[in-house]
Amino acid sequence: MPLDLYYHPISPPSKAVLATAKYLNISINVKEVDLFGGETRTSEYLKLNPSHTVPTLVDNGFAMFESRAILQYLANKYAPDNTIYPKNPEARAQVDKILFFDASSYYASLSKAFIPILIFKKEASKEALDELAEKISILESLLGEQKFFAGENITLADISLGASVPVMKMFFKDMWPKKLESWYIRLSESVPQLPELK
Ligand SMILES: N[C@@H](CCC(=O)N[C@@H](CS)C(=O)NCC(=O)O)C(=O)O
Repeated sequence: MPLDLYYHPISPPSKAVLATAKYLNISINVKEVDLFGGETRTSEYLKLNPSHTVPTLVDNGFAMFESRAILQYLANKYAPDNTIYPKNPEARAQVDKILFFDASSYYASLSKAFIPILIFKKEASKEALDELAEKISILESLLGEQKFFAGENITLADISLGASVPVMKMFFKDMWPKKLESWYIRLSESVPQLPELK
């Protein structure tokens, strides 16, 4: 039975889940949610995801939200031997480290900078831009000279970041670090469902 993914095409975390499912050949039934029309606030939706966000995954009655936790669930359940989420504790910790940095630090700062532009048609504040610049330089140093963020193989960390990094390039072109360009090209050759870099 396919899994249901409540999704919106503007949402980077939704794209991360869809790209991971496709990469792992997991059959997904995409249910587009009217994000701006209040569809994530209905009592039915809130039972699945009290945080009223997309994405939400429902696997045979089991509902999950928070995209990075969904990625980990998909890999654990449907691709336990795939190097996308390595089993070795140290290797897995590297992936988790990047996923947590992404969620709590990089993507949080990116949202602070781009949401005022996208939703409120205002400029990003200097404080938000400075914060984002620092997070971008941390990303560059985390990647270092590696092919991917956790080493030689594509992992969930790359796909999660890969879903939002094009937004950063689109809104803040002058902050785009060259180092991420070659990583992104490498990544999207293997994960073609990720957004195009513009
Ligand atoms: N940390 C969450 C963030 C999800 C998120 O913020 N989704 C946005 C769209 S990108 C959303 O649904 N916002 C609607 C709301 O917060 O009510 C995840 O990774 O799943």
